Amino acid sequence: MKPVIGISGNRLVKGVDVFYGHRVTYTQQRYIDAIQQVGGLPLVIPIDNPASAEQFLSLVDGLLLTGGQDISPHFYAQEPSPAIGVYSPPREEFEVSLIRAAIAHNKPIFAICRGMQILNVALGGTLYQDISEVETPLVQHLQRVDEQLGSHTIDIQPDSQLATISGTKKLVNSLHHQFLRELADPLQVTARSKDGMIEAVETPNMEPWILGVQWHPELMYSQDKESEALFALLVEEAKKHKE
Ligand SMILES: [Mn+2]
Repeated sequence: MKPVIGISGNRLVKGVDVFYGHRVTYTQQRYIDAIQQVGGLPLVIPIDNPASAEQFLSLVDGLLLTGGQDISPHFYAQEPSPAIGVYSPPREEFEVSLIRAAIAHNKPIFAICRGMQILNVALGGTLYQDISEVETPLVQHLQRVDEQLGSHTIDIQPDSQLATISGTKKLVNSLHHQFLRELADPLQVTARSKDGMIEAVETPNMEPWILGVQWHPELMYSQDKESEALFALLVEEAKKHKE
């Protein structure tokens, strides 16, 4: 039996022509492909009442938190800045419950981009709502080059799990305008961009197993073995949990 990886789904709030005007639950195909590629069984979890999070977690061996919207600033006691984009309180409230349930049951979490941001906020951290709040000098984090290609460098902590895959430097893609600000207690920073922004987090000793990255390995993995290896790590951890 393959380990089941729950993938946090998203919802189109307006009907669009391509779905005949219906609203849909969805995730990007690349998350599915990446999990299948490394031997996991992907299961897309729709946004639901937070009370359902426990039961969803009982169905999976690991959790993949996907990218998407911004995060409500109300989670960390701020008002929305004029520069904040679309956010989705129902998705946030549900994902916070998923994260709590995963940690309570010691199931591994791999968090990508927005996923890492909601993870930090769920555990008590804060965000920069927009890059304009970050002091200069800045690196471009909303890249215009092909999203499958890395655009900025990150420096990786030598003793981290990430370093076992990528060493101490990596060129990563960058498709975000929000950033981690104050780090939640259970997390430690394991990579930063050259302007000092947080690009990856882990838990000390990986207990519980949490890996968060600010870039999008699902867009890079087909041409980048290191990106594929991150998904493989999640599936390996999920397998351990299953045993
Ligand atoms: Mn970046």
